[in-house]
Amino acid sequence: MEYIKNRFYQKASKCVSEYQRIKNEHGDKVIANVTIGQVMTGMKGVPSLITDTSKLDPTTGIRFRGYTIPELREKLPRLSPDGEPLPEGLFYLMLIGEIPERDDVLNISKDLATRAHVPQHVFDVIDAIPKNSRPMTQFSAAILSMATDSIFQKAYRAGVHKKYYWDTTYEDVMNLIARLPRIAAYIYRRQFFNDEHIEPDPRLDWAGNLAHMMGHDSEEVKRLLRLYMVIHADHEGGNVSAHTTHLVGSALSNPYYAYAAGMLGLAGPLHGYANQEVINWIFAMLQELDTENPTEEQIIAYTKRTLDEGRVIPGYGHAVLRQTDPRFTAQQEFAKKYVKDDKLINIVNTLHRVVPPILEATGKVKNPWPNVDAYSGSLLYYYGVQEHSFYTVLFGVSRALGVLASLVMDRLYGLPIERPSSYPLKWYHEKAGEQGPSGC
Ligand code: NMX
Ligand code: MLT
Repeated sequence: MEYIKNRFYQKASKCVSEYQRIKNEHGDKVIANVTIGQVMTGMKGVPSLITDTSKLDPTTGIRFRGYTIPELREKLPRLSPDGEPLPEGLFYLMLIGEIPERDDVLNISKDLATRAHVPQHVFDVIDAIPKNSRPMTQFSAAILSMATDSIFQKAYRAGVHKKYYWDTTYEDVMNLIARLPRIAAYIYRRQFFNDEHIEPDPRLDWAGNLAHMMGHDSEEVKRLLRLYMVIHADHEGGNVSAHTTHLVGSALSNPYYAYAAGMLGLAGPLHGYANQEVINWIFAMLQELDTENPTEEQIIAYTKRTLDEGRVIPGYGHAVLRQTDPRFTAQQEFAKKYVKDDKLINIVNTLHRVVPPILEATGKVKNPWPNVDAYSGSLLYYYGVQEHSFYTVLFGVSRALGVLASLVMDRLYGLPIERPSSYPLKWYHEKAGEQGPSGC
């Protein structure tokens, strides 16, 4: 779909001139002071990245190019009036900065369908990995193995001028996004359905096709996955998966390498793996209590015990948010509308009532409220996607939309290699006006 690429270029080129102008005219303006506390708590709140696709507000949550999740659910094109927006539309919005027309979105769906062929060697790589390996291991290895197809890398080696890097990056990004549903579904069917694979249906939309290839062909699952793919797509630039993709991409590594690196960050339990941990933790609780219907008192006691054991309560807390995550709320509303009564979802709702005051009482957790991962697993489980060790892969497929749209922007801006400074602990002692103990 050449016109979408052209539209992106027309729109984004203006921002490139702005980037150059601000860099040249205001490069020496001070925008923040950095405290030792910020350095020692993961650089929270230090402005250091340029990301246009979305911005996170601590209290109101994520906005994609200015639009909240409820606004996206209202404004982005969908297939049927009572359906959820198509993630292809969100990709357009993140890339171009405007709400697309329905035809634009359908054209992206078609474009992705024509790019969706996965080379045989990628399946061979997946098949060579032991079946009991984590799905995220298989997913990231598959992505890496596709780097053989990187158009960016070929162009770079052929000596293309740097002002055209964005063009081949765009092509890699579109090919990569197009292929992810097939790869994810292949891993799913390999691991849990005895290698009985399902061919893609090019008439389907991107998320609908993913549900189809996973073997969950109902309209309900397709609707859920469309919502899922929209709400997980981006969370500004500083989260681990987005930042890693940007950082690795800043070395001009090809988009396959950059995104695979981001996925390895997403696989960590404090980030995207938390969606599995939530379900693991609830099931461990049910097993220990030997019940499917724990009382509120039992849940409170189990939560406190987890904290006493020096573990985190998965699905709660956030590095930036200081309120209930609107992605949690969107899923809760979805469940209210479509799910009548479900034991697991009831437990998740009870947790929402009882966990925040317990975390608050610790006096150290900055955000006691639930994040996106507190709800996502229970909904998937309700709709029959019960293989929870796979859930982070779904998060990863969605996250491609945001981090890869940003990578195209990075290359169009011509952002330089990222290289912050590090200092030994002794230097911080000195900055604090202290003499550190010898050896530190
Ligand atoms: N349960 C128990 N302790 C927690 C929790 C929690 N859910 N959240 C924060 N804390 C602790 C944290 O471990 C730290 O303890 P210590 O001082 O002993 O090291 C203290 O509270 C202060 O941490 P914060 O500044 O509130 O949180 P931070 O920004 O460091 O971490 C998370 C943010 C999201 C990593 C943290 O809240 C967490 O571990 N949550 C559980 C895992 C989770 O749900 N991750 C998913 C995040 C969303 N995503 O999809 O990526
Ligand atoms: C995310 O979606 O990336 C997570 O909420 C983590 C974050 O924003 O730091």
